[in-house]
Amino acid sequence: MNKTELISSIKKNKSFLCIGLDPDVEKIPKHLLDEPDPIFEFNTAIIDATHTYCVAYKPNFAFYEMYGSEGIKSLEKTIRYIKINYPDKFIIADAKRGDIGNTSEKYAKSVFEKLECDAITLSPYMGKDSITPFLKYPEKWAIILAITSNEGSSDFQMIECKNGKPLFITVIEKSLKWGTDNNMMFVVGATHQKDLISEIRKLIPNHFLLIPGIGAQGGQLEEIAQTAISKDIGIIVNVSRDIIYAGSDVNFAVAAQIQAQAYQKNMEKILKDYELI
Ligand code: NUP
Repeated sequence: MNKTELISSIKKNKSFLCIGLDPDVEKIPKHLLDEPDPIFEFNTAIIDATHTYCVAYKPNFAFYEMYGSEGIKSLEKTIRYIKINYPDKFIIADAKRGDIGNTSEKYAKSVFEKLECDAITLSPYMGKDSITPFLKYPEKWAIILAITSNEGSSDFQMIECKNGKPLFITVIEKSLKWGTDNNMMFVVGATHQKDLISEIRKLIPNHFLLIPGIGAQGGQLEEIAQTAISKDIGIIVNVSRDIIYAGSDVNFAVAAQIQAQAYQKNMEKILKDYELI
């Protein structure tokens, strides 16, 4: 999916919501555990209930890989299910890859050719040759970790570089030379101060930001969206636990739907306030 199509999808759905598909058998409703593939059953119920309220789904690979080959099968089936039933949804592989060029090429093949995801999260730590293999695919996206939502984000990302700028700013500036706003986005955690978010927006006015950290991690939608939104909308806001575990009994999908709708309504208001729809 290219940038124009992504923006159109946000306008059509009146939503910049990405729902994180992070299934955990400790948390999914007990009645699903009798099914042959509880994760797939859980995911498809969540997807069917929420698709009208979001533009993207983001499976985090850890939640599948932890179950070995069975989990990988559930992941493949989930992605296929979205592509067949809701082909206009943007699918983000939250896999945080990045390795020497030769190995990154294989990661890119796996996520873009085999799984047919639209985008992948990448750790920039290994530099240019670890990222560029992902930029060779037309209409696919490399989403580079800039400033993450977790506590440990300050350990390295905030370190002052020789140029006097924090590492996450240097990461953004440097990686701007590798790709464009048509094939590259940046992860910016919703848990950071407004000043930091506006500094990033000024530096990259045309890039999309993937913003996790809303809900369970304490980030506030309105505050972050008002600071990060751009003339092209430019934000995809992820919510995982706060939506998918809104309910824990047989009515879990309805609970997720109500929660997703509430997020969508708030996003619609923000888009209208900024005259973007
Ligand atoms: O900086 C990041 N923070 C973050 O939470 C980058 C991420 N990719 N994530 C992921 O987003 C995290 O691993 C999880 O899959 C999702 C947030 O989940 P939740 O806190 O909304 O449940």
